[in-house]
Amino acid sequence: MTMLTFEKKYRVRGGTLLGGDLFDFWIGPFYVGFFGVTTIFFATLGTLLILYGASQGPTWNIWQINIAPPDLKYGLGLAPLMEGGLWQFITICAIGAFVSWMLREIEISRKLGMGLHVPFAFGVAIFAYVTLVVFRPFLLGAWGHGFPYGILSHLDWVSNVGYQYLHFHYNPAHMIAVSFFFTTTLALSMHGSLILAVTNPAKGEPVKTGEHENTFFRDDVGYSIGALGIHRLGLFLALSAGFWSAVCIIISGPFWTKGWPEWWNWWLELPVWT
Ligand code: UQ2
Repeated sequence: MTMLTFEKKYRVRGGTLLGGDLFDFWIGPFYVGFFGVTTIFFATLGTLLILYGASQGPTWNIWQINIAPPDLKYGLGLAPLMEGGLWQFITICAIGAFVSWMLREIEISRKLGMGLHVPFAFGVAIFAYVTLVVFRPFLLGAWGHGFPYGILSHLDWVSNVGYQYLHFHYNPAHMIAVSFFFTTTLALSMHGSLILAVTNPAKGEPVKTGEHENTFFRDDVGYSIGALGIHRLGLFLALSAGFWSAVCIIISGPFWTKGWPEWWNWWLELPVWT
């Protein structure tokens, strides 16, 4: 029996977006719901399509398996199954599963009377993925601009697309995204270490609380952002990392076709230098 004694109190009816009471039940520890069913459907179908694609391919080597998007010549149309059609169906399944999972998170949040921060945060991750495989290929006029599904092949894609713009690190939105990724790790390492420090004092010392947390950082850097503040900051930093990642790739191609180093010519061409 996986149900904890306190779980019963929180297993309340309602909060569903679709399906009413029909799927409003639990299996073991998991809430089902209409979107639990659609998640299972899309995830299973997508996984089977990947396995089918692999079975038709040249290798079972986990690193080398590759489900490629269609050739550019197919534009925004449907491609034959073995020439990118599989990739198209797998992409639909992936988006169907991700969005279903987010809607299931919304239903659970509503049930518990919580804010929608978790599904919103997951939505930003979905947005970044959809930017890569739908928005950018659409703006460039061909599904072939999506990235291939494979461990090494998607790395090759990132490298090739990067070199297409000569030096991707000169992409200003990429710079902002990377800075947010690094700042996220800084914030989480500060927070994680601080919490562990106050809950693991030296032998014989009492466990410390918020007063010590605030005091440590006031003594250390002259400022404490607060117990709630650090979580607001962390969420902001992490979502910003995902958001600017989406921006840095959507502008590459649809809005800037030359090398990224050249973008900085606006600085060299400022009238103030002449
Ligand atoms: C803090 C606080 C926490 C924390 C952390 C801080 C009591 C338990 C880590 C310190 C955070 C600061 C000074 C902001 C750092 C800014 C950036 C951009 C990384 O004050 O409150 O709560 O975990």
